[in-house]
Order: sequence, then C-alpha cells, then structure tokens
Amino acid sequence: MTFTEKDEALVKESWDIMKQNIPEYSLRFFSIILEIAPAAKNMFSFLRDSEEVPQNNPKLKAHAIKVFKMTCESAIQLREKGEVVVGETTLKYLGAIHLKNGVIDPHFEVVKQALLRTIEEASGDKWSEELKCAWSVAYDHLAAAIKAEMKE
Ligand code: HEM
Ligand code: ISQ
Repeated sequence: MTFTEKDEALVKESWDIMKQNIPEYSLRFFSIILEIAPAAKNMFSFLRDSEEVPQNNPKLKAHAIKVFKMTCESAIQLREKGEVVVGETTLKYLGAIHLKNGVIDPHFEVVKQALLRTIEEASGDKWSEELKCAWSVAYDHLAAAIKAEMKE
C-alpha cells in the first residue's frame, strides 16, 4: 500500500483528538491491552506491584504517549519516504527494553488492537475503515523495525 497525504492527515487528525485527553486515552489504551492479555501486566515495572491499573500514573501516561507519537511519526515518514526509519539508538534501546521485559512477537498484535480500539473510541464519528488502515500500516512498519531489532 502506498501511504498517501490523506492517510497521513487522517493519522495526524486523530492524534490531535487524542492529545486533548491524554490521561483518559492512555489509561484506556493500557486497560485494553490488559483486557486482551491480562498476563502482560507483570511485564510493566509500574504495574507489577499494584492490584489494578493506576488511574494517574505518570510513567504509564508518558509511555503510552510515546507509543502513539512514534506511530504518528511513522505515518509521516511513510508518506515522505515510503519507509519507516527509526534512529539507530532509539531502535537499539527499544529492542533491548522489550526483549528484557519478556515481550514476544504475538504481543505486538495485542498492542495493535488496543491502539486501534482506543483511536476508534476517541475519534467517534470520524472513525472509518481508511483511518483504521492508515494507523495499522504505520504501526506495522514500526513494529517490524522493533521486532527485527529484538532478533539481532
Ligand atoms: C516500554 C514503545 C510494543 C511492552 C516501552 C517504551 C516505549 C515503548 C517508548 C518506554 C521505554 C522507556 O522510555 O523506558 C513501544 C512501541 C511499540 C511497543 C512503539 C510497538 C510498535 C510493545 C509490546 C509490548 C510492550 C507489543 C508487550 C505487551 C513494553 C514494556 C515496557 C515497554 C513491558 C517496559 C515498561 C517499564 O516497565 O518501564 N515501549 N512498545 N511494548 N514496552 Fe513497549
Ligand atoms: C509500552 N509499550 C507498549 C505499549 C504501552 C502502553 C502503555 C504504556 C507503555 C507501553
């Protein structure tokens, strides 16, 4: 699939909506991950010792934002260059962090579904098949880069 200007605009637009309520959407994002894969909870240092998902955890928020932002940046790169290039240092770091915390390939599908559902809820009647596809493609490219690094 070629990533068009329209796709990029769709991704940016829904990220703008999400930005207006980061606490809510980051929590929602995380809760959906745990709904799909409850065992994932223990992989996260900021959750390991708590009973439920903390309502206002700065680390959770900061990380969740990064995931959305990086996916959004991937969309921009896909449109500009036709591929996703993550800085080598960032990629090495992310590869190492995820490997160390026990993340395996199938988890990426879980995070993808959670990301899409969060965007669906956030974008309301702006949600469309096209929007879903644009985020999916951007995420898949980014995930592939991290997964490849984890296999190095
Ligand atoms: C940490 C991004 C996929 C689990 C992080 C961090 C970022 C990130 C930015 C924070 C690193 C730091 O500053 O310390 C991403 C992106 C992903 C992705 C962009 C996909 C494209 C996944 C998946 C899982 C996962 C599939 C498994 C459920 C974790 C865990 C940490 C982490 C356990 C460590 C959190 C902690 O305890 O501090 N990720 N991630 N990530 N991620 Fe991901
Ligand atoms: C880290 N990696 C993937 C998804 C995440 C969601 C919330 C907080 C941190 C995360």
